[in-house]
Amino acid sequence: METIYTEKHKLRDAKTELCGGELVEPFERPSRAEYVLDRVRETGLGPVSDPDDFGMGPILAIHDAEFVEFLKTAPARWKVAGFNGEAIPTTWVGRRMSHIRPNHVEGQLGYYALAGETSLTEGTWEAAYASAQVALTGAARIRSGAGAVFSLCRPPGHHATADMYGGYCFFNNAAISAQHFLDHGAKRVAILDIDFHHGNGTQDIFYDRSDVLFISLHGDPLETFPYHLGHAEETGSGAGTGFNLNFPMPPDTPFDVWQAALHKGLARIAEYKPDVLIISLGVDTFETDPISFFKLKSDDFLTMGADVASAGLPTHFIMEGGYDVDEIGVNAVNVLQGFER
Ligand code: Q9C
Ligand code: ZN
Repeated sequence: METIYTEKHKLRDAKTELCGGELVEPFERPSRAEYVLDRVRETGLGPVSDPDDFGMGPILAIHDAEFVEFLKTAPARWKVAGFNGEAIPTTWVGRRMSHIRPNHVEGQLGYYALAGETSLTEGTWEAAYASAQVALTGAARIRSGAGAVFSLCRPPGHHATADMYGGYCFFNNAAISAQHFLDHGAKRVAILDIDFHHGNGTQDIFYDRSDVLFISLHGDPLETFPYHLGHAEETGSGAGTGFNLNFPMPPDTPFDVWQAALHKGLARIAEYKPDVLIISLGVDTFETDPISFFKLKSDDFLTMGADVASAGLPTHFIMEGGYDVDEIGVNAVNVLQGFER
């Protein structure tokens, strides 16, 4: 299987993450992608290629233009405003407050952030742009006939909505890839999100559409991030009713329980008959992940890959989360090797 990768991800290198009332070293750090790349090479998974440049068009097919401009300019504007640290929001559009966009960069952070842990930094926009190009290149390979491809995206994307960033995500790489397939002849795309966290951004983007089936397996939002979306009752709206399927699961969920949900998701995908399957591949379901609470073991990721292969569909793997950095390479590549066996 070919891997698409660029070292431009290193431009996303925040010094801070707001965690438990402290500014800590971010869990989502450059070494994550390096460890995954090392494992791809070590296992001989396949060639590693640079992305092509598809420009802004496919990003703007998903994201709001003013949001994109905000991400690009906010770090410099934050400095001009006289702030010394990395840009983090301190205000929110609370219940019954106004959705009018403020002029001041501090107010705009509250307007465009869906969470406060993710510092905006110089270089973030360029890394997020490159990450989206990696996903678009992966999509193009599938369009040219590849059975499967691994887009080693960093920063991740599944928490980003059309006009909100957060949860370490800026551009929604999976959504951008899905729309790219639809814009090049696909009739139906399924996105199966197996990151530990609910893919709130992807769900939100496609919630009222039937041309994208979104299925997510994740920690119950009553107990974990993103907290405010991802319940089983969320099944889609309007034309999208029945095309959104959530499997929230409790703390300490072991692989057999998780796998039963996977099989239900795969059955729905078989019924939907998509032209292509996108996997939002997070490996933060691992038992020793520092910010998550499932109990999957490294070998379980091989089984997971084999289960995904049983769908028999062209499959675009897009890297999302996974924060036990020492094991992220083994776990992510296990999914890909399990798929190929
Ligand atoms: N104190 C992805 O996996 N909450 N994002 C962190 C740590 C945010 C995860 C809490 C988790 C975001 C792509
Ligand atoms: Zn995650």
